[in-house]
Amino acid sequence: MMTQNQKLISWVNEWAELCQPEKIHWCDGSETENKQLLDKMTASGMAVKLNESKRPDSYYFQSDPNDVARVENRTFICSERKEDAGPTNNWSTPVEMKETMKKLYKGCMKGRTMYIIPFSMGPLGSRIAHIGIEITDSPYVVVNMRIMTRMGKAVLNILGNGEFVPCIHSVGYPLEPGQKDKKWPCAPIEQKFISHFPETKEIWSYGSGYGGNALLGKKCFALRIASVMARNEGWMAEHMLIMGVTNPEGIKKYFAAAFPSACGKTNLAMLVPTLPGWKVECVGDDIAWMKFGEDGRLYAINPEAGFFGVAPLTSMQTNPNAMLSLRQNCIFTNTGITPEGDIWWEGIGYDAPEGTITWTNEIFDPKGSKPAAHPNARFTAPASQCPVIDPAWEDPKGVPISAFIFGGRRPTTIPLVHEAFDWNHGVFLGSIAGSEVTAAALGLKAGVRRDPFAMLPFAGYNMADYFKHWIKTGEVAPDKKALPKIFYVNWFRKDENGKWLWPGFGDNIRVLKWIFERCENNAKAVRTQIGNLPAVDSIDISGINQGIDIHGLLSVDPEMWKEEIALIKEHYALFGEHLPVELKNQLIALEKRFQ
Ligand code: SAT
Ligand code: MN
Repeated sequence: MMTQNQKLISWVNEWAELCQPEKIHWCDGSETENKQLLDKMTASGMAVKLNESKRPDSYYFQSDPNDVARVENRTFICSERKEDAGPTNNWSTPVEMKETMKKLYKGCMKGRTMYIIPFSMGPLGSRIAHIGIEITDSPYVVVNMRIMTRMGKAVLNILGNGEFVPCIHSVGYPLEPGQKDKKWPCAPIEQKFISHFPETKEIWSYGSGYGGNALLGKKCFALRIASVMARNEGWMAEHMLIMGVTNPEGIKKYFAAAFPSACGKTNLAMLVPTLPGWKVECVGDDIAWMKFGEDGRLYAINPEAGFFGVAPLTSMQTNPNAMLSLRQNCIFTNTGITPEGDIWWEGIGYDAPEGTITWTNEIFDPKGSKPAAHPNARFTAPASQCPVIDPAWEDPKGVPISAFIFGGRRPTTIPLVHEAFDWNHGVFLGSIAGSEVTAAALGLKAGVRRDPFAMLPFAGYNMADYFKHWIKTGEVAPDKKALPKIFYVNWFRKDENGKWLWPGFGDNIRVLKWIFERCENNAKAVRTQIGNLPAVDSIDISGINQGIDIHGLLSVDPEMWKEEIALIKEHYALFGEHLPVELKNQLIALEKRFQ
């Protein structure tokens, strides 16, 4: 045992008694330990070691076909009162959920090793960081947590006798004596539970080995539990990338940005600018924890230490910096694998070598209907391997945020970029963020799927109370003039023929440039009903080799906005009495500006 922390020791003993593992292993986070686990998984057939000359020290996994993504309908916020989970979360009482899950946990680690993973979300010892301990019976989780967090013995040293967030995880597949393990053990869907107890700051996960269901530091802790801690303690836990932007004069600003899934957050975080002299560096691609500093500015850390990114469509064209981060020491899950022992996925930028094997372990047929990679296939990569990782990415102080950027995928209505009039108007913009979905895509109703602050599946308490926390943050800010300015972007606007109006990717630097200059008070804007828009000549479109319909990109159509306002009303109705009056007033004011 590597700790004297009595609370920790008795917590581990308690769970060992319930789960009945064959062995207990305290993870030290060392290279040797990591190698041993990977060797063991390779020997058992759970992992494939990739070709050492192509992808050194990297491993490949295929999950169970029914365990490929987060399971939102099995994810619960278990607060004492239903109201505190709000209208957008699944809810159960803590007592009921614990009773149900304890039955499942009983004996669930038979024949397996129980791993104890001490981890820090955020640089060790940062005043913004927090420590968690994950108990798991999955060696896959251990090796992933080693990339995604600061993990091991050093964390226990810092913890001492202090507090930690207890996280318990089991794949839910006990082994009887002599029973052969599966390549990817997990439980059937109706036994999967991803449960959060915000009042006691606990996470209980059962039945899934995948991503956010199992790597409990990520969405479960760093967003759902942390959002509750942040509300109680006066800080912010957000589903945001953090990027540093430097202009040709060498002045640097940091932005934090929130987008619903499938809007290219990882691409934006590592963007390669097409404007000469501009530089983008990445602090994080998924989560930001923020606190006010002594100077009154908001400082952000990336609580994670790696990228758990969607592999398909990542290529040297779409995101060279992500591709270059993947050259070694990575884990790939549910991609294809080539006969030479390298990975392949749809949109990687070259054809699949003949004999490529799919994520379901079949021979890939490029003309067939089954993809080589699952659409949610993932890479796990150390952030330190990113060629444009920001020099301050591990600074325990964090980086000062100058602007928040919200966005979504909207073919109509929403202009390329607009700036909020003030903080509360910015909170309004965050609260109505969303993407248009087509009926075909997700089996959902076609229309705008609202994803406020990109936090819909990740707020650990009532979403409307979370809006209120944003409003309050603006009120209690030590220096209101030092608050980040708030912007809303839309790279996805189309013309009447369905053609994209904006090239996107590296050209998004042109919008970031306008935002940057607004933060310095030297870019021109015009006040419209919806916010401050760029003056038509203030977006730098020099050197783009396609015609840019800047008027189309920046137009505000009153008829479309009337429809939009009706949709916002529908969205807001969900929150009933909890909706902050400040946001009700924002909506009324918007409607008035169109009269
Ligand atoms: O699986 S994760 O939750 O880590 C990633 C995601 O679904 O956003
Ligand atoms: Mn995310």
